[in-house]
Amino acid sequence: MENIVLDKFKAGQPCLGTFSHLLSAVSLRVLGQTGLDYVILDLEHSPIGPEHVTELIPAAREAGLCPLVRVNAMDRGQSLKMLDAGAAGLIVPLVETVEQVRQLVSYAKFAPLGNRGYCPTTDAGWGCGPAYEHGMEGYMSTANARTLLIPQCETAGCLAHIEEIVAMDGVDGIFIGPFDLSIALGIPGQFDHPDHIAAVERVRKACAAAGKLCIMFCGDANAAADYFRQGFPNVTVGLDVLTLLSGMKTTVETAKQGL
Ligand code: 3PY
Ligand code: MG
Repeated sequence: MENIVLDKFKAGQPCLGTFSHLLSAVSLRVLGQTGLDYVILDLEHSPIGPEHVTELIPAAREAGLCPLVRVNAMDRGQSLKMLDAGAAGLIVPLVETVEQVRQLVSYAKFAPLGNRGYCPTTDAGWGCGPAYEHGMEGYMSTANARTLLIPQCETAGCLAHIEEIVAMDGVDGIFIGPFDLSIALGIPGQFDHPDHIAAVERVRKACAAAGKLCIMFCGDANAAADYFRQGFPNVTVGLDVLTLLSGMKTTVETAKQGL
């Protein structure tokens, strides 16, 4: 099961992705030409719904992008559908408690780690793909190892329990949501505030101590470069829709200089 996000993390190589909000297989193919490693199909904050991922996941893979999905519910049904459709990992927003993460592990990981429901699906070629080389149990353990469960740290509750959460079996890493985290800390958008810096550093250290992946989100390329310099193994930069907006704004402004 291909998962460059996992492979790069294990190899100690940096990894870069972005969010997709455009609900468009064409835009994923375009993103595939840019050198990005992965894309996060965002069910939380975009028009993309669970019904669209069946088309968007293969489009991302064909474009050479590892497809992660940010779900919009801590829900067995939705988690299962995303994994069955071939998501390389689930990113789960607004996690607050250790108990919620325990539930998420039960949805996303097969026994003995969790209680993921089984059916041959797109995920592994309906039972005919290479993941079935060692039968059903081989597939289950491969899927557990190579399909990522990544809760977001963006609430005070998650931050308070981050060391325990990231160390849990079945949790593959943490995705830091700086916008909601800064709101939770009472300093909205103040990413240079000492409290925000300390919170982000706490999550990074907890992930490093547990040997788990830490993904940092930021809005622009310079911030992304800074996070790589600080030692984050994985950065998600921006949203495709905002890249389109800023690129076309610059184009229009430049063109209108001739008017
Ligand atoms: C946040 O910053 O809150 C996020 O969830 C990033 O998408
Ligand atoms: Mg958020």
